[in-house]
Amino acid sequence: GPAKSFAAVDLGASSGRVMVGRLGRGTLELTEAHRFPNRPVRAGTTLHWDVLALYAGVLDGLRAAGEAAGGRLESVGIDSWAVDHGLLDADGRLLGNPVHYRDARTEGVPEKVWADLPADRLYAATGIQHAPFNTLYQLVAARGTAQLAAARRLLLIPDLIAYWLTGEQGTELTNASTTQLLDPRTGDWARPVAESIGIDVALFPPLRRPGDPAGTLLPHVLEETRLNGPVPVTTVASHDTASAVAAVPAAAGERFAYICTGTWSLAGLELDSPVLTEAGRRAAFTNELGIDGTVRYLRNIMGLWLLQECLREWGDPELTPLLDAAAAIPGPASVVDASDPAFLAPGRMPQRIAEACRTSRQPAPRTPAETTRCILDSLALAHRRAVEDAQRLAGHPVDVVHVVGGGARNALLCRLTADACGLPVVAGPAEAAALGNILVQARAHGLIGDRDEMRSLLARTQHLTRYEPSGDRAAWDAAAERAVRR
Ligand code: ADP
Ligand code: LRH
Repeated sequence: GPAKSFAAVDLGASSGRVMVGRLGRGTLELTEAHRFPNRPVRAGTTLHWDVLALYAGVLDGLRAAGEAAGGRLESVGIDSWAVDHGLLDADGRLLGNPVHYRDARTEGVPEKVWADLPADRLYAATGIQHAPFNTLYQLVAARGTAQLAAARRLLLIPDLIAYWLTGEQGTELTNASTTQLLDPRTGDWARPVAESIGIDVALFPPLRRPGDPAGTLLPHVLEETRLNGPVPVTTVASHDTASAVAAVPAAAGERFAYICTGTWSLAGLELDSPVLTEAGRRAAFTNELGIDGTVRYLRNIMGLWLLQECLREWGDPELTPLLDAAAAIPGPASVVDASDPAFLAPGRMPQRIAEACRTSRQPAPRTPAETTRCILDSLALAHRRAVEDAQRLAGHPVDVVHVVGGGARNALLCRLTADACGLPVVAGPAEAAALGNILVQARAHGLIGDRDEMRSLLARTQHLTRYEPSGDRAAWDAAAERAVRR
């Protein structure tokens, strides 16, 4: 039959976008219908997401998507960054703006939680690495607030957007796994964990899985977006990283690692079952859920956030000349630990990077180009360490590294990653999360088969670039020593 159009709403920490995927017989075309900035807002002492601005961007995007698709969308899917959520009162109204995961409200909270529930037991039950922003710690931080007391429902960000679009509530599984309240072995809530710290998992609406129906666009949404109804909303892997991993263009049987590089770098492996070892916990590996019962065994690395924050400080200069200048600098030179949670909070990033270099007795970068080079060398090293550690901890060797997400557009980062890892890098697609979102919808609508088929369609239709490792191994080994936190 004729090509069918699916819309992906993909909300990243740096921008939101609505993408249209047109699937024909063996073809897949992706177009950007609308992109809008995602600008956090500090009000009072709290850092918030501007969720209504994001929702307005979603509506604008769906209208543009409908125009791009000739008024007819087969379905809509929604994914976003993980862990964050909105609280609803008894009338189903949003109680305040969702708090940003970089807000400081969780400072000191994990230590309090571990006093009742030791970190090793928490890991054995949930497989989720320690990060102060995990939903679990956010909820403990909110304990005793009037807002939480009034809350009758908790909706993760993509589920909140889906609720506003359809009037229906659910909790999508892959994103639920990032709350640190889910058992990755059963795919159900880790009830004893939640009970022991006084969190009521009944706040979450029932779980739903990628591919499940999630309602249809409400009449006023159709009117506002000028779409012809009915338009179903399909549950996708609503954690953006889960959607991105679903769109890694690996060949069937290929032994691969992936790095999803955007605001964060998420580097690791796709496994059949969780690895809940103490060694993995100490190495900060997480077991998030993927599509089809897979496990995303990965480490969070600060990612291009380091560069985004520097650019903001420098008054947002153009990226391409800066990357060209950084590429001309010999390296790896000074490096920092790009997985250090010390870089989580916003502000003063060039200074913080310079300070980290001095603390480890390396020359501090002086110019924006030198700082950019330091960041990209440091990210390449953090990628290498995560890829090596994941293989060892999971007993799962790889032959190739797939780099997806916005960072796949950064040729210098991809080349440095190949050199540091000593493995070929296949870069692309840059819009992996949107593509994974679209393909899961297409599959639910019977247009495509299993995961291998999704991936081979991507490998045939998307623009990919291969980087062979080169350069001086000894120089990278020496730099790896300098990047270690002390
Ligand atoms: P998120 O989903 O977390 O908002 P993205 O996957 O959209 O992030 O990636 C955004 C990052 O991609 C930017 O911070 C930038 O560093 C990088 N990027 C985007 N476009 C380009 C480009 N043309 N050249 C180099 N890097 C790019
Ligand atoms: C990337 C991401 C990542 C999470 C972080 C909060 O966008 O979803 O996987 O750890 O945001």
